[in-house]
Amino acid sequence: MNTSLLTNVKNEFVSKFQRAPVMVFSPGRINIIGEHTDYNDGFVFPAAVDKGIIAAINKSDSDSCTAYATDKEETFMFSLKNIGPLSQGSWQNYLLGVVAEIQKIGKSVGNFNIVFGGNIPVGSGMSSSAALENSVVLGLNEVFKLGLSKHEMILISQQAEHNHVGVKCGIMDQYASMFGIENKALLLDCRTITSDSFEIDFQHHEFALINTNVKHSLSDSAYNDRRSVCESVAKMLNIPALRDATELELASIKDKISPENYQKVRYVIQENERAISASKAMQQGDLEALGKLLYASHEGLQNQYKVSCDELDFLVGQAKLNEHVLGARMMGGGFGGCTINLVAKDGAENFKAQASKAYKAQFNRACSIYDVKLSQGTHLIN
Ligand code: GAF
Repeated sequence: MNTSLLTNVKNEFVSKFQRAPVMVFSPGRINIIGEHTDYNDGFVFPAAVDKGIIAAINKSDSDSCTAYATDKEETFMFSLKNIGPLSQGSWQNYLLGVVAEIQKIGKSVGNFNIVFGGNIPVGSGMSSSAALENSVVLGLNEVFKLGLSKHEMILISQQAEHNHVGVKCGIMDQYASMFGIENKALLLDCRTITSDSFEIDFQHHEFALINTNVKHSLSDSAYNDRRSVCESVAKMLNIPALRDATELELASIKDKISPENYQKVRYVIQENERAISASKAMQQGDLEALGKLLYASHEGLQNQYKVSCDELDFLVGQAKLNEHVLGARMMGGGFGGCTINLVAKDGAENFKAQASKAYKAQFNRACSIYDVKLSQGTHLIN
């Protein structure tokens, strides 16, 4: 957590509203492997990180609510009687969505004020949106004593994203952000919404993140399209979700679906297996095997699921050229954002320098390198 961000958000709140706030830190996440498997009831392997959203929140005595986003220096006032989504892409929708979903389950919140700021680069694929949603729901839960469990809170955050932001996301981001554990990654079963935790403390290797600093448009509609392809094929197979499918069963309906959709569904089935294999490789300390799974995951995302982009493919290509890297892949929903790289600690600087230089030469834009620590999930700060 960033202490100057914390001080800044808290001071803004006190100077605007003249009372002490409840403070919340809500982290972003990385995902080691298991991409686009969450909404297929499958497995994912994320971890919360030390970059996130800090929110200051408390009741308001006025007859409306005020939100202030420190990064954008934007103020937004709204009434609890009239909560509807604003135009697509507005940050307000994450906030309004959470309030609306709390109201939907019959809990009531009074007027409140909120100030928030963050240090997760938007569009990096590290889930600033889930971090914001979780900070709001946990803050409101505390201020209005709603008595919500963490499980209820992440479902509210997810519904906010579905109904107010328009992305039919799975549960990975909200779960990882809420339930993260310091130094650990979570193998999450998205059907039961329960996880096993794994200490990430490789002696000689680390995960390095490289941000392409691009986010191509259409990513939200492409995301929802992929999800509906998966659901319709699950229906054809007469199973609840693709998590229950095998490649053999899929082959039996090959002539009933387009070759493109066949490959997409095959990717999901294979990626789900890779997530489980990755957890085994980690338990056995077999980082070579883990690295190969990362490369295979990227290959599937690029060629079968088709959610990658030139910039991500280029960075993964750079990883393959560097002897210090065991594996790499794009991370998150796709069409931009970060790659995650499993790299030898003593070769990490060499790789980062090489990849940055080559990226700049290729695209005439800089990439960004992040060092993250695995962190505790959404929590109140004293
Ligand atoms: C986005 C979504 F929000 C997640 O639910 C997940 O599907 C991910 O893309 C892809 O694995 O981050």
